[in-house]
Amino acid sequence: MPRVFFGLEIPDAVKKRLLALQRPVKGAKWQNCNQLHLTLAFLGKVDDERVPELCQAAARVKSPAFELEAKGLNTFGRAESPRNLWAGVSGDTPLMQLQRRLVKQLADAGFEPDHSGFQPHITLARFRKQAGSVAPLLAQHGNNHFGPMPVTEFVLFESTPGHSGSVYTVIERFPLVE
Ligand code: 2AM
Repeated sequence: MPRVFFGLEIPDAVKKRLLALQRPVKGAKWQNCNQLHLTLAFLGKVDDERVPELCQAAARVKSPAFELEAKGLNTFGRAESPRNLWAGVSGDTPLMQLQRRLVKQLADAGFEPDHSGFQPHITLARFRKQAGSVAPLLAQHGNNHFGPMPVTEFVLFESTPGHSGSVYTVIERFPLVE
């Protein structure tokens, strides 16, 4: 049963700037180049035979292409003991609309994406308990711009466990159309 989610890939130039933020922080598991992405809707485990239905539902989403900018750093949890360090995006009105339309199509097709509020983010590092602080990193780079992200498609990813965290592979791409 694949563990799947919909999301956006990140342009290489943005990845490069995000990866340049990496530094030794106690308890941090930094995401590698292939792990950086922005999640739109997390499904979890889905029966193999339902994946085509999932793709059909996603293909019904009508949304124009748009552009985001990767910008700013934030954490889930306090900066002094974070759970997750992430980069945000600006210009996210069309992204919120795309996410709502996708979730609606998925729900109409009988899928139940994770309902916790949508906070667009690109996870940069995950932290073990009693991790070190990222307050200095936020003070230095918290308002940085990491470059434009043209969004012309979204992607269905499969997540599988790997030696250095999850491995994300593309199952299918969905071009954005009006
Ligand atoms: P995260 O980076 O903040 O952990 C694959 O796990 C992707 O789906 C990650 O980007 C993860 O966000 C996101 N996601 C959203 N809801 C999730 C959930 N309930 N369980 C696991 N991952 C979730």
